[in-house]
Amino acid sequence: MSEKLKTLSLTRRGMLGATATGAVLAGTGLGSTLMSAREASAAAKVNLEPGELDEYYGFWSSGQSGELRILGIPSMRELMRVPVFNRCSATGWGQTNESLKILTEGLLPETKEFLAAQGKVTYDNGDLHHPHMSFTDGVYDGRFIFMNDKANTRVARVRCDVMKCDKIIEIPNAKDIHGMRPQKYPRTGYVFANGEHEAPLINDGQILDDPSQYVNIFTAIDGDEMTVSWQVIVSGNLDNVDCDYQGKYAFATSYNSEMGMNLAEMTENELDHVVIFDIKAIEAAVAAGDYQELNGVKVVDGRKGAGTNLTRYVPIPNSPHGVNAAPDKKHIMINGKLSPTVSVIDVTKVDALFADGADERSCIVAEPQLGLGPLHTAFDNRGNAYTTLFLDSQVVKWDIAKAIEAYGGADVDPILDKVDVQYQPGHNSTSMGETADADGKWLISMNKFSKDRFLNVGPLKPENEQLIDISGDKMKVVHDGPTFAEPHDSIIVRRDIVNPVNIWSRDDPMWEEARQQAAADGVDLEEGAEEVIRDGNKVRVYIASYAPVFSLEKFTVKQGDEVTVYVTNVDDVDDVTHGFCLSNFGVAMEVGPQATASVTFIAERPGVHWFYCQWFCHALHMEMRGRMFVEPRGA
Ligand code: CUK
Ligand code: CUA
Repeated sequence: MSEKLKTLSLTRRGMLGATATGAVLAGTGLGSTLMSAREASAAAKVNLEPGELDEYYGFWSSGQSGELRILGIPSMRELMRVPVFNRCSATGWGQTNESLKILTEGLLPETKEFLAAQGKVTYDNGDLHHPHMSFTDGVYDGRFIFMNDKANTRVARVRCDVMKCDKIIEIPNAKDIHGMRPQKYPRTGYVFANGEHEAPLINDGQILDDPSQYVNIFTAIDGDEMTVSWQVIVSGNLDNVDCDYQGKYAFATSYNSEMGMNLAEMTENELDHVVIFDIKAIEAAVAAGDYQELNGVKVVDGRKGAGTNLTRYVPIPNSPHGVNAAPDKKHIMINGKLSPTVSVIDVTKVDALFADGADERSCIVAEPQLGLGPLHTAFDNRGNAYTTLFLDSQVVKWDIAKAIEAYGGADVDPILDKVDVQYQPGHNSTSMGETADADGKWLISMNKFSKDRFLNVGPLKPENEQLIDISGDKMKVVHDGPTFAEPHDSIIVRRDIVNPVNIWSRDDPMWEEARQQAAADGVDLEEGAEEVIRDGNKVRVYIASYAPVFSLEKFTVKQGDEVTVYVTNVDDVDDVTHGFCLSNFGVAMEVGPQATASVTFIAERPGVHWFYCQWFCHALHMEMRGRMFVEPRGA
């Protein structure tokens, strides 16, 4: 390590030095954990019989992979990957015209310009941390999953009826959206999104290394329209966010109240804070015209000392991270990270904070010491909380009511149980645990390191997600699940809430542009066209697919033509997905039953080129192919 890096990391080693050793120590708990897993497997129904369906859907982030994943719980079988901020070779996400529309239409004009200078139309990467379902009256309603992109400051939405992304917006003024949660009550409604990294409000290069002029931005998005409703300028940075069950307040942690620019500065203060946003007061300020308009967004000032009544800053011990609202609809957990505590806010005491001269810590009703590195908390329906301890490599189960009594001076220990996890847990989630319908059956511990838990696959190792049975008094680790980079967060949703269709509706808005173009060209998408439609050097090819044939077995274009191929899957049978792959053109896409998809390319290669169905759909799937002839220039 270079001298400079050594110096920079000194503070870090001081604080997180337990990481490596902690993992080794946690390893000593290995034997007992394996034992309990074996005992538990008899009781808990983890290993489903072939063909047996899971009780819950798990919606998983994938971090820097940029996609949403769907798992079955408790089996932890991966059921689907839904591309969102990434590119997908299988489905053509990032290549089809339909996906490119979604990936580009929500970008800011300046981003489009910037990308064009790189020869791109959209970003190829994303960092998807937090998938959360829309709510109605405090419970998931099965409409949408919302998710953030920390890498490129975006928020996306996946439609639960077809499990495809239908909207992506870039958030102006903010930098690097991290924490994100949908409004719980009365419905979603708003999606709250934290800008994590501070920067000048107008970031045009006039202000550079002058952190005193940096700000941070909290954003409320309209989840129905996928537009930004308003933003609040805050002091300090913003990490995670959650909101109450009353529709009144949102709570965001700040690990860098110092506005420091390096590790030593960022961790200087003993106390950071949680910012409480008064949603009604912000709406009123916006309605009263008390805002500045910036990049088309109404921005209000909620900074410390701004003299507005929009926010409150509640001091919390060093560098808080996760924020989790309990299903009792009353308590909000602020996870300490560098402090061994979780601070419990009573939402009924928050109104008083907005009165003049109120003590900002008066809303804290408990602050139990739980262990080292508390990051996130999940809940059952029996008044218990489950907190991940990153440094201790444990999950701790504790009694919320007892923690409150202890804070009031009673001699009670709120800690009920601790279980070793392998290793270094970040997020956790319980079945329905972030809703009023928490059911206390399963807990997932999302561990950052797997070390010795799986066959060695080289220096890059999978992470380890462990399923824990929380139905009894003691937690039992019952399953290890290796996973690729890097799920941060998950939700576990009762399956009756999620009801996707089997077959697309021909009316689906996803391919509206193809529908309009076909109408203009006088072509029935479900029949395909006999010939190509030529429009100058633009060529449109309409193909219907019906297992195991394409409606066109060959078509001819000219070298240099801009060709758009529209494929409509006429099959309306469950699971009969076709594909269109044009070899040596780098073109491939999925076309689901009854869907239309299209892709555009320049026919710059003369000669005979085969296209084939790249989704195994029929006994004669190999025969499902055709030729594109490209006449050389000047021929
Ligand atoms: S953050 Cu990843 S472990 Cu992005 Cu929710 Cu806490
Ligand atoms: Cu159609 Cu394979």
